[in-house]
Amino acid sequence: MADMGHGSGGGEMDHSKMDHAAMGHAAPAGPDLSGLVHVPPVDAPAGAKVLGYADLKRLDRAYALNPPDHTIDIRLTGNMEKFIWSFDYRKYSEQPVINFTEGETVRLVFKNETMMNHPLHLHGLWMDLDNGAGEARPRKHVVIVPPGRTVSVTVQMAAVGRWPFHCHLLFHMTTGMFREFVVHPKGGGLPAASPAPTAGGGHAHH
Ligand SMILES: [Cu+2]
Repeated sequence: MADMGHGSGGGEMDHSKMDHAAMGHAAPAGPDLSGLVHVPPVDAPAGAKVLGYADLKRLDRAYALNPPDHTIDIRLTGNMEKFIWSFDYRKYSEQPVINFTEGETVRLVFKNETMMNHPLHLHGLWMDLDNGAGEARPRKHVVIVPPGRTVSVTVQMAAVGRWPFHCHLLFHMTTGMFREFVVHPKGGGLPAASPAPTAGGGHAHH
């Protein structure tokens, strides 16, 4: 609780009290691989090898991995006492949209400032995980960011549309850990409003 900055009184978070260096926020030279931790299960046999994100390699080399055109930081934030969750201390209704342009490649740096895991799920686009594997790095649509750690991915904005981006712990999503990634066509823009949900749901593209 104290590490999250609200150990006394339960009020708003005071970021000045956070020890960012201790939480792995010191600026890295390259991609920050500190978030690729893996903890063996308590009942693992002695000497067992536990696979983690650093062990993942892609088999399909048919697609190109482009270098990022730019980088944006997305902080994973929340309040453990109130059990509310957010990105950059804003819930979805306060900051619904992050805008991108078709064809650009963006590095997303997820900085988990909370004491919980957040499995981040991006619809409609792929996240190429920065796991130190270079040209073999894997492509995922859910990336787990451990507590107090940083994980980064590269996303090619290959599909125009409005794509949900959210924590896949649904009780985190429903309290605010949700955004729309809006990928605009080159030279144009999508309408401002989201289309109304249709009967049967919109998850079929999985
Ligand atoms: Cu979460």
